[in-house]
This record gives sequence, structure tokens and C-alpha cells, in this order.
Amino acid sequence: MTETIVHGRPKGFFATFERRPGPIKKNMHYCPGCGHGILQKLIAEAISDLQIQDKTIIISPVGCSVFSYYYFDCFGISVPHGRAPATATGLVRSNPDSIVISYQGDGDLGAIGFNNFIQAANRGENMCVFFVNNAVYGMTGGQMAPTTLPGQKTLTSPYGRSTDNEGYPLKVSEMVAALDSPVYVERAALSTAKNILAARKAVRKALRNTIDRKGFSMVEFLAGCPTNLKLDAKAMNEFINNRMIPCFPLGCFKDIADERDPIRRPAGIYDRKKVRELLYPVRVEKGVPPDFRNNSEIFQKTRKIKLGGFGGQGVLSLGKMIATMGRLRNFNVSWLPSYGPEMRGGTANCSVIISRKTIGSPVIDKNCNLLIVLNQPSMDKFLPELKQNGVLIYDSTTIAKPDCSPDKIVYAVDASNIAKKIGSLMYANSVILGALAVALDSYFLTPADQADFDRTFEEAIMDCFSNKETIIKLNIEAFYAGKKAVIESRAGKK
Ligand SMILES: Cc1ncc(C[n+]2csc(CCOP(=O)(O)OP(=O)(O)O)c2C)c(N)n1
Ligand code: SF4
Repeated sequence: MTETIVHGRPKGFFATFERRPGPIKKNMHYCPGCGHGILQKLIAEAISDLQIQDKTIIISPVGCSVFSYYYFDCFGISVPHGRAPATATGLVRSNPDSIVISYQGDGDLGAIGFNNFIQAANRGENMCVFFVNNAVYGMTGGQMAPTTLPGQKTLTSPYGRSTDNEGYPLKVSEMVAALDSPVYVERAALSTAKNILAARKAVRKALRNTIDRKGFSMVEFLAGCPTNLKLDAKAMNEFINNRMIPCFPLGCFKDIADERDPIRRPAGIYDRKKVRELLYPVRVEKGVPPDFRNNSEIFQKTRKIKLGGFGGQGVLSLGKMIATMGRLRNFNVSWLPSYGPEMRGGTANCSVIISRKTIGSPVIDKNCNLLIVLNQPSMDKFLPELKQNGVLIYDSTTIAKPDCSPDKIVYAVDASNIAKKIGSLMYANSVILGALAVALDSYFLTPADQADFDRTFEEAIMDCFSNKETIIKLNIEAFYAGKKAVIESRAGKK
């Protein structure tokens, strides 16, 4: 007698599951009767029938399906809980030819990852989401999910889900269909043969939309988790048919793919030179060659700079200018602003680190080498963080002379008054940078690096304020006024 195999293993699966650890290489790890096994077979069949194996990427976040890549003979990624739509977005935006499937459970999609999911749907990303609604958290042992039915007992709702306490189940398909961007939303069930055939059709339709770049498609599958619901296969199907379907009606909620043109989004740019040109146009025009090095000893070590003042005084842009100066001279730099209520009149501060080495953390909480302060509260707060032999530069128009230990190098600059004469208080930050240039000149820089400092400052100003010619001009004026004032006051003292 010869046997005819009518429904064999789909070609979209590996012949043996070599990626699966342990001795079992032929069977899936899903429990008998689990909806994941049924759905993955439908997806594998569709991938091979549509001949998209070489460009399909299945993303499985956390949940029972996290090991999907054991089975599918295509690309696969496992990602953190709830993050598949974000990863899918990156994949499809960087390679619009890829067919990206975000395969998610109800805990993953409806709870921890809901915002990720709904934003991707609303952006109309060209991807398909296969959403497995089994009404519980399967992997972790059957806790209540956003889709758990009213009255359904789970590990964390032992008396049944109370709608008074936990609200009603989340109707994801209905919600997504209400958005304008998604093109196709259907709910199917993995219970009877008829339902499974409808599910099979829906899988193919969603994939076809993705191949045709029609945008966001989602199919929700009502699925069984017999293990956690403690039901045998027959009772599991009855639960889906008699309990789940009345709560989550089957059918197509939206199908407008035919009305939509294929999505065309800007292609990604990967050429390093082009990326650099786009990000840093000034650098390309004016920057030094990539092997340029400042030779002064001060640059051999990582330098930590803290800047504080009132919100609106230009403290953050002063930090940015210094960071830009470093970047334009091939240093690694970080700029970490501190926002918050400070932006509305309180103190604002930022941390800048300049280093030849990789910068591990942009945070400076003690031991800064240079402290620049433009208001009294920042002086009071940050002076204790200044390292021994550190440099302090402050606006003496507004801040009282600090009580510093003698090892510190202190520059008092009448910055606000000088800036006012130039036209606005907002130039006080560039005045301060002028003072910094003098401090560095006097103590730390070689003549070649001194000459380079002014040039770098001008380049940084142009980089930070591109296209604002008057602002560039007045900031440069403020910088030189700051330098002059410090040099004159020191000459006066002599
Ligand atoms: C950040 C994070 N939080 C929580 C967990 C624990 N966890 C693992 S799977 C899971 C829920 C899975 O349920 P579902 O998404 O419905 O998938 P199923 O297992 O039912 O297929 C949770 C909460 C985790 N792994 N990571
Ligand atoms: S625990 Fe539930 S969801 Fe997970 S494999 Fe078993 S039946 Fe499937």
C-alpha cells in the first residue's frame, strides 16, 4: 500500500529544526492544540507559495512564539517584549523590499507593546501584524491578558475577570480599523476547519498587501491555549467558538488596499560619506582632515565641562558650541542637557564631555574640569563639583565672587554687561567663550592650538546657527569682546 501525503510540512519551514536546542529536531515546542502551531503552518505555506522566503523577516517578541525562528526557513529576529512593531519599522524603512511580519501575542501587543503597535499602525508602516489572541499570557503560566473574557478565570483573576474592576476585553481589530492608515484588518479564528481556511486566506491577503507595499495590514487570530485554560482539544475549540467569538466577532473590519497606491518613502542612506555630508555640512566644507590632532597636553585626557545658568540664558547652546568645537576637531563629544521645570525660568544646565576615547556615559555628577556658570544658584550648586586645579568662569555681572580654594583658576567676566552693549543678553554665552579662549591660551594651549581655537569657534558658531547671518556675526563679535575684556582686566591688574 502506498501513502499519499495531502498536507505535508510546508516548504516555508525547515525540513528539520536544527536551530532548536536539544535532541528534538522534528517537532515544534508548542503544546498540542496550541493556536501558534496552526497559524505558523499557515504562514509557512503562504511564504513558500508566494515565493517570498528570501525577503521575509519574521519578528517574534517575547511570548510562547519567541522561538519562531527555529522553524521558519526565512529571516527571523527575536526582540524584547512588545517591541516588534518598532523593529519592523526600522527594517522596512531601511529595506523597503523586505516583507516584514510582526508576530505578536495579546499580552505583547495589547499590554506592554500597545503604544508601539498602535503608532506603527497609525503611521501606516508597510508590514503585516499577525496577532495571536489566546485570551491569556501563555508563556508565563496563564495570567490575565487585556483580551481575557469577562468572567474568565486566570491565574491572576481566580474569581473570573470582573468588568467592574478590570474593564472589558480590548477589541484590537475594531480599534485599528478605526484608524485611517491601516489598509486591511480582519479577525479570524483557529478553531473549526472552516475558520482555519478563512484564516489561511487572511494570512495570504495580508502578505499580498505587504508585497504590494500597500501599508499596514493586521489579522487577529482567536487561538487556543489549552495548557493554561486546562482544556482538551475539543473543549478548547468549543471555548473559541462559544465564548471567544461572541465577544470578538469574526470578519473583515477594513479592506481598502485596492484604493491605496503603493507606499513610497524616502530611501535610506547608508554611504558613510553621504551621511556625514547630510549631518554635518559645515564640517565637510570647513572641517580639518580626519587625521587632524590638537597637540596640547590638555587634550590627552578626557575633559568634563559643566555649564549652568537660568533657562533662556543660552547655557544649553553654549554647551552645544563647545561640543561642536570638539567634534569639528575630531574629538568624541557628548552633550547632555538637563531639561524640566528649569526651562521655565529656573536653572538649566548641561554637561559636555570631550575625549579622544569612547565616552562611556555623558553624565557628569562630580569632578568636572571646567565649570561655567551664569547665575548664582548654579554657582552654589555646581562649585563643589569642580575638580582640584579646575577652571571656573562666571558672569560677574550677576554673580557674587565665590569663595574658592586657591588651587582653582578663576575667571570673572562681566559677561551680561558686555553682551548688553552688543545688543542683547543672549550673547553673554559667546562672551564667556571668549574668556575660555583666554584661559586656555594662558595656561594650557600650544601656540598652534591657540591659533586654531578662534577658527574652531567661528566654525562652530556657523555650524550651530547655520543660515542666521546676523546671529553668527554678533556672536563672533561677542566672543572677541569677551577675549578683549579678560585680557584688558588682567593687564589692568598688573
Ligand atoms: C519586559 C518584560 N516584561 C515581562 C516579561 C514576562 N513575560 C514573558 S511572556 C509574557 C506574556 C506573554 O503573553 P502573550 O503576549 O499573550 O503571548 P503568549 O505566550 O500567550 O503567546 C510576559 C508578561 C518579559 N519577558 N519581559
Ligand atoms: S502555553 Fe499556551 S500559548 Fe504557550 S505553547 Fe502552550 S498552549 Fe501554546
